[in-house]
Amino acid sequence: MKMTFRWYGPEDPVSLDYIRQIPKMTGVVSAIYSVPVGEVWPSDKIKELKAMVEAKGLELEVIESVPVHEDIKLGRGNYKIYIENYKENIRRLAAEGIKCICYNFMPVFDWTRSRLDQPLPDGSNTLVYYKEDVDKMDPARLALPGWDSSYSTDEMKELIGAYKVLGEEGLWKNLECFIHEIMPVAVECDVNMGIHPDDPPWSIFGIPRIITNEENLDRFLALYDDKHHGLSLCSGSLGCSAFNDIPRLIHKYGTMGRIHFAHVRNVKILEDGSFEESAHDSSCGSLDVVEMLKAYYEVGFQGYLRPDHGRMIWGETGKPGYGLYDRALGACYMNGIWETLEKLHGK
Ligand code: CS2
Ligand code: MN
Repeated sequence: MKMTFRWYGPEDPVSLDYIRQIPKMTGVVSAIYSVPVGEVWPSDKIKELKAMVEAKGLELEVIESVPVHEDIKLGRGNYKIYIENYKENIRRLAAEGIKCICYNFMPVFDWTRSRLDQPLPDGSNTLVYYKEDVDKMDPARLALPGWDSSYSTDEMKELIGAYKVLGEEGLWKNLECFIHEIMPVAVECDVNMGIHPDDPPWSIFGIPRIITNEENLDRFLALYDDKHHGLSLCSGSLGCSAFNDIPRLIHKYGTMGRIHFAHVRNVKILEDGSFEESAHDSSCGSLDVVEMLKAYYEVGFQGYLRPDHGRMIWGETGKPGYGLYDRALGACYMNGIWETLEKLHGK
């Protein structure tokens, strides 16, 4: 297991100088944020990013994410050009030593929450998904960080309408087409591709979502018979549905060698299916982080792992979910569990 940390580039208020001080941190996962979705990433920008990270004694082996253009997901417009661009990005990243690429196939919206700074009784704040509030939201007029904010209200309405017409099976078809196009390139370049599950793992605003549960993860992996075709298994995304037994899924897909990147985060599931992102510790949420790490340990997980979202604590402000302190605590907690597992089982 290689412990990593997400870093949003030189604009990130959490600096590499701080990240490198977290014990046992091997590297960061990052991306080029200045290039519009779908375009080819300039090689000199990739080189520059890598040099910046390496100058601080950290590695850059994982890209999170190379985003997939909506035209590819919808199978319309310039999707063929965007698929060619995607392949070129895989080649260029591989040439700079990137070993793993994270991506997702969520229509329009990445992770969805009703509030990004819900105060908790201990004075920290966190991202929450309160079902009642989400049901009242108008998706055409919304903006949350991590979402493409370049759409006008009318464009957003059109996009949402197109996905409703496409439906789940249409989205599967376009995903299959994308996978069959890009995977031969990834295999040739020896880059592991890890799809990130949908967050939350259910349909929102009537838009289809398909990377949501075991049945669909099986279906996804069956699309291409090669180990490079795998998962970025995110415990917090899959885990906000109580139907997903995360340690079991880690065991299953880890044994198959299909987990390339692990996101570990805890969530507290509320009675009506709402959830709050909690501190990483098992006692703080509904997921058992020790069982998860035990599963990774038992399958001999060699991939990258990172603490996922954290709360805002100790007065920190910044990118919701991506402050320094709570994620650093999460990393230390997980390193402690890992060391214990190694010592108990003789490494
Ligand atoms: C999120 C996502 O849970 C997470 O990791 O912060 O934004 C995630 O990075 C993307 O969906 C991966 O493509
Ligand atoms: Mn995640």
